[in-house]
Amino acid sequence: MNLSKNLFRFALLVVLFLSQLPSHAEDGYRLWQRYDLLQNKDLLKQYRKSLGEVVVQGTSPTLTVVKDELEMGLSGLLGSKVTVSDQASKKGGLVVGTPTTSPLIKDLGLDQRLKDIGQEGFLLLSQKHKGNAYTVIAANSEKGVLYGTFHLLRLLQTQQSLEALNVTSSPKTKLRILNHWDNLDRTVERGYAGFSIWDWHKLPDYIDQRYLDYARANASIGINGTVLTNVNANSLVLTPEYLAKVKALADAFRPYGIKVYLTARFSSPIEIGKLKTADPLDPAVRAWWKSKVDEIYTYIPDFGGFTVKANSEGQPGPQNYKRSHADGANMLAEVLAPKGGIVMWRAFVYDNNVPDDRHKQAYTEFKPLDGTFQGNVLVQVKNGAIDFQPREPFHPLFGAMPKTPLMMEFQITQEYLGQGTHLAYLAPMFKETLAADTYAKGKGSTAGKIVDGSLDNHPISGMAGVSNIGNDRNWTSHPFGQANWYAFGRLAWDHELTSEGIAEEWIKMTFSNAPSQVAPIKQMMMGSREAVVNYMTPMGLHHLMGWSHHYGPGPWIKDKPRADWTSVYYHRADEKGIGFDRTKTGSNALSQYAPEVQAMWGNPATCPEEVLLWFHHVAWDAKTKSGRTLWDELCYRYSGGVDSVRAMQKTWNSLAGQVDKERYEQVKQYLDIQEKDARWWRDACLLYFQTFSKRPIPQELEKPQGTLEEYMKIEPKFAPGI
Ligand code: GCW
Repeated sequence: MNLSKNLFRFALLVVLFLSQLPSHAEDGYRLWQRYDLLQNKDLLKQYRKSLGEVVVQGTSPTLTVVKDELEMGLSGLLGSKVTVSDQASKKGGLVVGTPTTSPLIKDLGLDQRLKDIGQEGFLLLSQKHKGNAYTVIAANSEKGVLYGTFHLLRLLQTQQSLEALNVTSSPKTKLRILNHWDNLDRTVERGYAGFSIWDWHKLPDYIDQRYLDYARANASIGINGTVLTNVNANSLVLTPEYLAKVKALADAFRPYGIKVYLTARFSSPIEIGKLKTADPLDPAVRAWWKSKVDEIYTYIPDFGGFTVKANSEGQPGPQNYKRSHADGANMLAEVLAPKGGIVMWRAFVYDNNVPDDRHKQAYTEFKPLDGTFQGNVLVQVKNGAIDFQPREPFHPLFGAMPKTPLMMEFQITQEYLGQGTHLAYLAPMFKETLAADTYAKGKGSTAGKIVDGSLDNHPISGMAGVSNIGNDRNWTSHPFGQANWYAFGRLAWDHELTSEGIAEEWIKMTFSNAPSQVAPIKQMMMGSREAVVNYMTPMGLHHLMGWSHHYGPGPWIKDKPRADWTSVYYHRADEKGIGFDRTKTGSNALSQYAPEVQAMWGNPATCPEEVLLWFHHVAWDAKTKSGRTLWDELCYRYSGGVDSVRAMQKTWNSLAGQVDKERYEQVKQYLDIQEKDARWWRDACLLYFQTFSKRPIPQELEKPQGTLEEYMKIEPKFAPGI
């Protein structure tokens, strides 16, 4: 009797213990949406009190998502089953809705405050009503309610107080969009996390749970659009067979406030329309696009529109017919406008036949077109003028086209920053561009204000991020790649958030609130991008990567079909020095910037060393700010990059036993790869540049392990993402 009683007690204890453990391995699938029981007893008490009864009235698809998320999130975080009620609350608690869905919210007298937050904003307030205390998520639209819900969950996950809440939040940028460079065969251009998450073969019939979790994750950071297909586009996606599949995804994403967009291949009228031409001024071509767009909207009534890469890297475009980019963009815009759709026309163009510095070409092409685009066209500009390098000065088009809404295009997938295996937290890089002062309308004319439309009063604005998502179980290959997806969304919502703040949120939600984890992980993240810059392309060097795969070093790359696809074109090392003279004595790309910017960058003495060799050809023996010669300084920076990775390794090792085993091990092994690669970059680049500088690597620094010949022979086979 006693024995069985004890056995029963023991079994109960085991069950209780097991119920506290996550029911699945920490494989990273849950991203930052891990709703595990909070460990802080005092806060738990406060949360239970502030949230009390949870009420969401209404049954629309979006409100159902809100309810489900609250039930899942609160039950997990608070450790006991929370059921959302749809009956008006009379005794206080959490009330969620719009003035239309919730009589209580209508009653709270929030009209003016709601007016100020627009269609996507939300209020999160502690409010008294008829003697009861409420926590209120109020918005004008259900989408706003959704964003407020995720904000509340974030407050719990990051262990913030819920007392005296008074949060007002609305997005600075209107279109917050992921760009998937995903092909219909499920390969992903520059994707390093497996294959495409879109399983076109099984669509439209099979809706993978992953699509819904993708939508949840995106909605939680305010992303409201997704371009499903590669900018190197395939017109097949515009055929009925594929539109049915696109519709299935659009239907799945709609409740999460996410619109679907497609890439439009400019030659589609020929390829799938059987026309002889794709000339944007040809009436038959225009009629074809009109009926194609009409057709798309029969499948997807809220279709977002098109992203277009035209006359760039071999893609067809209006210039094939001697028409301008504006002619092409406007043709599409005209047929999309009545439907509420938009065109995101990329400015990433450079021409084979133009011998000019590639840095200058997008500006040369687009600036004269300012003011000629239809109102529903945004020109999508990469953060820098070349191509997503570890560091680029801001693109000269920012500030140069005040009459055109310019979208920012960032690359979340780390094509040039170690791809799927290097830890590089990109928020500091995104912020660097967003905070850059273009001086377009005097001091304070930051790229962020141009992109959010506030500087030039544009009604539409946007930010696009080239996605790093694939079908890897943890979505992004590197567990820290998730932070870049997260940071992109948060900055698209509000580009004034700080990199530190975003990192802190992400760490707390993804790993732990324990200061013993938050502080060291944050430190690793904050220095990580600069580490990559240093071991790959310090001091303004750029485009030194290996041919085609872009993974390892290739500063020796030359003699390719295009000069501006080689490394020697960009670093211009010779026996005198190194760097690309972009001042008046060189390509004069600097002339594309405002006079204040020109003055600062044009003079090597005032040009920040971070971009020195981007704009100047500098002598090997020139003195740098550290007092060292340029050559020595380069050696120090390359070595410093390797040291930083080693410091990250040390920090991570100190977290053994604190971070769960799966993620700990994966990051540890990836850091080993990163350290090896950092040495590879350092050694290959220094040995190569040494053939010009003819100077020794300073005695006190580590010496290269291999020879230049050995490094030049390395040719990674079947590298992903090509
Ligand atoms: O970064 C480069 C990539 C190409 C890409 C291109 C672009 C989609 O190497 O793979 O093509 O930019 O942005 O269009």
